Amino acid sequence: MLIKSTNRSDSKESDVTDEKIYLNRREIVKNMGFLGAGTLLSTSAAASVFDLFGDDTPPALFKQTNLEFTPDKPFAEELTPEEKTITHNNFYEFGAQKHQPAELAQGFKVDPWQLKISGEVEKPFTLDYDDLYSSFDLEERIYRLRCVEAWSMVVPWIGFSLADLVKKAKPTSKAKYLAFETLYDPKQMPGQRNRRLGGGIDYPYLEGLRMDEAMNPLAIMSVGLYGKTLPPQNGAPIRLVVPWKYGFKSIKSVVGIKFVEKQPPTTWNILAANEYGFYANVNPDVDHPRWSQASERRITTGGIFAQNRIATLPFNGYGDQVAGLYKGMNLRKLY
Ligand SMILES: Nc1nc2c(c(=O)[nH]1)N[C@H]1C(S)=C(S)[C@@H](COP(=O)(O)O)O[C@H]1N2
Ligand SMILES: [Mo]
Repeated sequence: MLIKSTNRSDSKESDVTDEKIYLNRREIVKNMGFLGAGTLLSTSAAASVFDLFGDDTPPALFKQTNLEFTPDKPFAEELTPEEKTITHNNFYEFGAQKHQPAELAQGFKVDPWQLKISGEVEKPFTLDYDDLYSSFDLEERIYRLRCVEAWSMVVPWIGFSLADLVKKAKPTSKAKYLAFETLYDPKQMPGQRNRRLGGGIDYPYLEGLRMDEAMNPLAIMSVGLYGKTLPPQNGAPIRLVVPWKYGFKSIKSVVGIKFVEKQPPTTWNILAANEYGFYANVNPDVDHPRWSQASERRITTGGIFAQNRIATLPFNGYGDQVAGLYKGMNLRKLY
């Protein structure tokens, strides 16, 4: 079924793709749904599964919802329609307005990609584009995402456990935090070229987690949503998802994860320390200096201006799993 292309002028891949990658892709094909397989059958002489779908239609990914990590509640809640999740975004590298990433990120080239794992580890390693989909067990988890701007979504993410990546790197005893970094590529990211478009942020976008937060089983590195690879505007090809924290912690298009001893600087904290802390745990009792965080507007089929305001839950509803990480900490001061 998978036939190497012989007639593609830009077939950088077909020449170099090794057996291992073909096998991994085979795995993905095997696990694709009926629709995906049908598309595959009708197409011949493609260099790889991914190429079959063209640039704007991401391939289907194996998807099996992990019920263990998916709380009951979201099932009772409405999934945010895919169309909304991929058109209402925060990704300042592609513009500071919600509609801009979906428009300005479409040409974003994510293959080849390199995600470097470095710092205080015994086994530093780099994941290439294909490794992102094949190095760890992928599964689907339905998580809420709660933005500081008081809107929220319920999204079926596909990803792997961040703890698995940490274990593979074998952190040293000095590793106390993880420092995440987004791609810096002003040629591709207009918000990095134009300060106004990019919301006045000094790039690259930076985020961080404490080691025990990174090891919590809820934290995932996501490579897809709604059964497909991530669209550019949602952080292709790989982004963090930490569902108990405000959305800005879930850094997109990650190229570096460095294990460090000291709490690393983070983008929104640098920009406005009085508004955005390092921890950023969802907390309805601690207001943002400019607005209340007690409720949120859940984005559903009802339309962006529908009356769907709901109470915000501590830790975004994941308190049972994560509240213990913060025992003894004053979460009003350490917001
Ligand atoms: N690199 C980068 N990552 C980012 C952002 C950003 O501007 N740049 N925005 C954050 C914010 S504020 C939110 S709410 C989420 C939005 O994710 P979504 O667009 O997939 O819903 O991404 C986060 N990750
Ligand atoms: Mo956000």
